Amino acid sequence: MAAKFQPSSTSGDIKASGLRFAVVVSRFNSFITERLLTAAVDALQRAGAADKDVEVVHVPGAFELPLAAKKLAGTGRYDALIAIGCVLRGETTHYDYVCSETARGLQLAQMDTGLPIIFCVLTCDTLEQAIDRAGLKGGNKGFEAGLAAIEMAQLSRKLKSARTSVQPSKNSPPRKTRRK
Ligand code: INI
Repeated sequence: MAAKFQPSSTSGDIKASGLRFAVVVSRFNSFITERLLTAAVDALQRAGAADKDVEVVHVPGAFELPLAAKKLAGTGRYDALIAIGCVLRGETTHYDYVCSETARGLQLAQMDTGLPIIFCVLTCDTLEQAIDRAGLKGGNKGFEAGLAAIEMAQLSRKLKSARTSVQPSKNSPPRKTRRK
């Protein structure tokens, strides 16, 4: 019988002590975003983050989250960021532009800088749906975002050290030199 295939597996621990975070929060729909913020910070604190290692930055609306996140990522001061917003559908197509550009901008900022940026932007049809996700029936997406930030910060550290610790063994064939 074939031996059971056992791939190696890696993930980030939920331990936040010694890690630094920034949380970028949109003021638009602050009734919701401040509840998400409280829960995100609670998750970081419960997992051991120190007050001095968590910075909160406010921006006007969700559309402004990507630029602020990219600037914060560029400082090199943080292990992960959390972007918090709440976009509610209105009568026009404005909602679609704000949602898609916010998501696209945050993903670009994350990919350009290599820093984990957690997407905690609610995109809801109604205020009731948003309330459900900010501490009611649907739990609190801010708390989930806090946990995701810790996990991704830890995973990034692991993956970085895994890459830099791979050394060629003594028996490795000599590296090919480039022909001019
Ligand atoms: N910003 C939000 O964060 N949520 C919304 O629901 C929203 N709506 O519906 O208009 C919203 N608009 C403002 C936008 O994010 C920018 O702040 C604004 O367009 C200035 O750039």
